[in-house]
Amino acid sequence: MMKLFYSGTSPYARIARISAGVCDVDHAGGHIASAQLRTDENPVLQYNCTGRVPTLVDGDTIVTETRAVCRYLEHVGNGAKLFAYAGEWPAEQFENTAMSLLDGCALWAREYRRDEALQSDWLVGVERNRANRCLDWFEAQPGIQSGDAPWDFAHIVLFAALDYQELRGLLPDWRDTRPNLANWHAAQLQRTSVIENANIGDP
Ligand SMILES: N[C@@H](CCC(=O)N[C@@H](CS)C(=O)NCC(=O)O)C(=O)O
Repeated sequence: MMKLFYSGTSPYARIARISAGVCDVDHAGGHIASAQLRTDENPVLQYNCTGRVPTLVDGDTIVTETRAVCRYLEHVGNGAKLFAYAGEWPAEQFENTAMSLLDGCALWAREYRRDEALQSDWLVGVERNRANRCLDWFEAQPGIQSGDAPWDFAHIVLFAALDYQELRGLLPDWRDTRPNLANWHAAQLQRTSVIENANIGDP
């Protein structure tokens, strides 16, 4: 069976896990401990020199990087479309902005894992400002305002970014000025693909 390598709280891997759920793709044996990720014992290194999750191994096929992993899952899945918006540039912009928000939050959270004396106030400030600007932008997006946005790759990325910043306590008051986004996020928490692919502990 296909192996999807993931750690239990990686937001990138969570996008892939949720996408596998949406596309009804079974996978097994890829859950690894977070602490293993950045060691020589990281099992991902057998397949992917970056060592990052998600990494997907299906027979001889190795797929790395979240977007490509999800394109593969769509390709082998049950017909559910994650990228129906390909070539629609406003929707592509939504996806790219969500991924950039997540990249910033991941860097910010990584900074908080360093020794406190080494942490950069400058870096934290840059990422806090970026995240706030992005959340304001998403708050004003039509599908977020109406609440009827599709559950596709772009929106799964936004969900994972919001949930991750919450998990790490990056913007504790993010809901206060963003009712549309808060409602949209709360609604996504009810989805089966989200519930079945929650943040989890180490195996
Ligand atoms: N650009 C990558 C980012 C994936 C990523 O950074 N994953 C983190 C976990 S959240 C990871 O594997 N970190 C291990 C490391 O940095 O060595 C993607 O889109 O998949």
